[in-house]
Amino acid sequence: MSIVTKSIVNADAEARYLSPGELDRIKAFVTSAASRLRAAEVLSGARESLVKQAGERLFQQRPDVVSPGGNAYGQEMTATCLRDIDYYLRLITYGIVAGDVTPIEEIGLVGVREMYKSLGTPVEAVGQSIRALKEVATGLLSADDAAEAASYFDYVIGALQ
Ligand SMILES: CCC1=C(C)/C(=C/C2=NC(=C\c3[nH]c(/C=C4\NC(=O)[C@H](C)[C@H]4CC)c(C)c3CCC(=O)O)/C(CCC(=O)O)=C2C)NC1=O
Repeated sequence: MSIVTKSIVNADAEARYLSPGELDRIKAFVTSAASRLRAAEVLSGARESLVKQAGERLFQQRPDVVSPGGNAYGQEMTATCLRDIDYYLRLITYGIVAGDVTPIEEIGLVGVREMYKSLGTPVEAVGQSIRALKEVATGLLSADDAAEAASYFDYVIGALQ
């Protein structure tokens, strides 16, 4: 739910007008909209190359994950790993557009640590891949747009420590 819908639902539940605080948050959402939409557009368009570069950086930093015995070892597992990076980039673009981390949380982070644990996937290495993704992704954006986008990457990185 966007901040606009959420504020209206909350205010109407109490049959009141939107509060100054709610209007301020909606104003911030509207003010940052052009920047967020530009960022989402650029990142969506560059997704293939961004995922590939983030994967290359991760495998350089963590050669163990693609070595025999590593969780992403072998063509199929490496492809699954890159797919996960692509999933997170997609969810991050949802968050950027919504101006809200809730879609990222609900679709991609609830229960994810336990899931990776049961798969034997090193969760901190997944976090590291999103850190690499943030570096390559923000490099494509203007400083202002990168600043808007950064917190959505940071949210995912924080959850995958
Ligand atoms: C959109 C929300 C969403 C997410 C986030 C998601 C993640 C996800 N990653 C999985 C597997 C996996 N994830 C990885 C990823 C990695 N291994 C590493 O060593 C690297 C650190 C890392 C890449 C950065 C690998 C290798 C598997 C397969 C593990 C296995 O089958 O043993 C699986 C198990 C089922 C499958 O193989 O598809 C899920 C559900 N699925 C979803 O629907």
